[in-house]
This record gives sequence, C-alpha cells and structure tokens, in this order.
Amino acid sequence: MNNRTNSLEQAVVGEAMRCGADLAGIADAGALRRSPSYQMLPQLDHYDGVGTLHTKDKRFEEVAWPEEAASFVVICLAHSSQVPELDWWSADVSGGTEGNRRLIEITRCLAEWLADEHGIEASSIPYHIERGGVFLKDAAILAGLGCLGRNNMLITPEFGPRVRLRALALPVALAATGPSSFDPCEGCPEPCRDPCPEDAFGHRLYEPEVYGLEELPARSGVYDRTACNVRMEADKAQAGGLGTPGATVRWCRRCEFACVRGREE
Ligand code: B12
Repeated sequence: MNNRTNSLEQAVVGEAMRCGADLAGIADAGALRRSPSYQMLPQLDHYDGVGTLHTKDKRFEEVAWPEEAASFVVICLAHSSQVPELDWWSADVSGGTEGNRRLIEITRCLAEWLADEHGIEASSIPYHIERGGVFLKDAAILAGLGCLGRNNMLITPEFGPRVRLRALALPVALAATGPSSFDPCEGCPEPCRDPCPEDAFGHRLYEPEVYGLEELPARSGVYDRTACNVRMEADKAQAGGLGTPGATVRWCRRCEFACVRGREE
C-alpha cells in the first residue's frame, strides 16, 4: 500500500481477506475510467467471444457503472493448477464456475461488513462488461495486485496469473493501493507464449500509433483475441455446449500454466 493509505483502506483489505480473498486492493474509479482497456474499447472492430452476452448494441463505448462509484475493491481468488475444477464451467454451478461462485460469496460478505460497520452501501459489479462490469485486469493493476504479463493476463507476485477476479463498487473515494512496480516479465524468455494451440501470440496486431496507446494487449500488442476465442469455442463444443445440464467445460489455460511466476508444482 502507498503512503496515503489509511486505516479504513487497510480495514477493507483485511476484511476482504477474512471473507476468503487471497489478495485484495483498491482502485480509483477515475483512474479506471481512463485505463488502457477503456481507451481501446471504442476502437475495437467488434466485441464478442465465449461468454459474451448478445445485446442489440455490441459496442460498449460508455462506462455503465453505478453513477456514484468512486472506488473499486478488487478481489483475487487463487486458481492453482492443482485445483483445476475451480475454473471448470458448468450450467449447474451458480456463477458458472466454482471459483466465481466463491468470488461472489466473498464480495457479498465484504458488502455486508461495509454496510453494517461503516454504513457504506457497496454495489456488486457483474462479470460481463456488457452488463456494467469493469475491466478487471486494469482494475487489479491500478489496485497494485500485479502487472500485465506477456500472456496478456494479470501476473501477481504470489500466484502468477493463476487468479480470478471480481470487484465491488464503493460510493466513497478510498485511497488506491497501487499501482506497484512489480514486473517479472522484463527479460523473461516468455514461455507463456509458446504453448498456445492457436498461435494467439504469433503476430503483432496492435501498434501504439494506431491506437494512441503504449499499453497494449500482452504488452507488445501481439495477443489475438479472435484466435484465443477459437480455442475456447472448441473447449465449449467438446463439452457439449455451455447450457447443457451435466456438461463441464475445461477452458484452455496453457498460457496461464506456462508462466513460471508463483508456480507451486
Ligand atoms: C472478454 C474476455 C475474454 C475474451 C477476450 C479476451 C480479451 N483480452 O480480449 C476471451 C473469451 C477470448 C477470453 C479468454 C481468456 N480469459 Co477472459 N475475460 C474476458 C473479460 C470478460 C473481458 C476482457 C476484455 O474484453 N478486455 C478488453 C481488452 C481490450 O483487453 P486486453 O486484450 O486484455 O488488453 C488490454 C489490457 O491488456 C490493458 N493493459 C495493457 N497494459 C496495461 C498496463 C496498465 C498499467 C493497465 C492498467 C492496463 C494495461 O490494456 C489493453 C488494451 O490495450 C474479462 C473479465 C472482465 N470483466 O474484465 C475476462 C478475464 C480477463 N479472462 C480471464 C481468463 C482467465 C481467461 C482465459 C485464461 C480463459 C479462462 N480459463 O477463463 C483466456 C486467456 C486469454 C488471454 N491470454 O488474455 C481472467 C483473467 C485473470 C488474469 N489473471 O488475468 C478475467 C479477468 C476473468 C476472471 N474470471 O477473472 N476472455
């Protein structure tokens, strides 16, 4: 946490951990609104992919958070490769995956504490951007939980990329707990990019001059979300579809598991 952090911020982070988070931090809503993903969003040709909800307007150029949101608590739940079932998607699990179900429980626990102990009415932020969700990796980076890696995922010091995220909006402006200077990717031979079955890191798609942005997907602008999504569609098809009762989708996590940071096996 930085110098400005006071006791309420510390108490919020501490309570998030008591509720079951493995990491937690606070991001400023103004900084998140200006973050790289929000700058890139209006410039994307289309916004689609596995799990995207189909609405009439496929371009989400407006931030659609609760109007009073002044800061966000970002919650991280570790998703070790030794507990892969946390990330398996099933229509029979509330929240889609066991990991997401737990994240929802943690934010509910924290929201109750904020209301009871501090009279702060927090709003649970949905996963989907098209339902008013926030870009969770940007929020986590601004909250000091890690940095953006060469596999285009949030890399934390403790668990590497093997975490999943959720956020709670607060109507009070708490001091941000980040960003941090942590950067394990500098000089790394990037083993995370090799195992991709769709070669999603194989060529440069985003140039700083075109997007007016130095902070590009996967750092150097090589991440191809369409190629990545092909694999995820295949994972879904292999399981018989997302909505099929009894079906379990095991998403590709090769770029995640190949990262050496925080690896426990
Ligand atoms: C849509 C989506 C997908 C789509 C498209 C992904 C994409 N990046 O475009 C598909 C279906 C392909 C997908 C795939 C996966 N996803 Co996904 N996905 C999402 C979702 C809903 C939104 C992401 C998005 O559209 N981002 C917008 C685009 C523009 O961002 P971007 O490509 O990442 O590039 C931006 C950032 O890199 C950022 N950035 C770059 N540098 C810097 C520097 C700073 C300082 C900052 C602040 C930001 C920043 O700016 C870039 C714009 O230039 C989020 C949940 C959420 N609400 O955020 C989960 C999420 C990102 N996915 C997640 C995961 C785990 C996966 C998969 C591993 C599959 C799986 N097992 O679930 C793969 C991995 C893909 C990869 N290597 O990036 C996790 C990531 C956790 C982590 N440790 O990072 C999230 C956060 C969901 C969660 N449950 O926690 N996903």
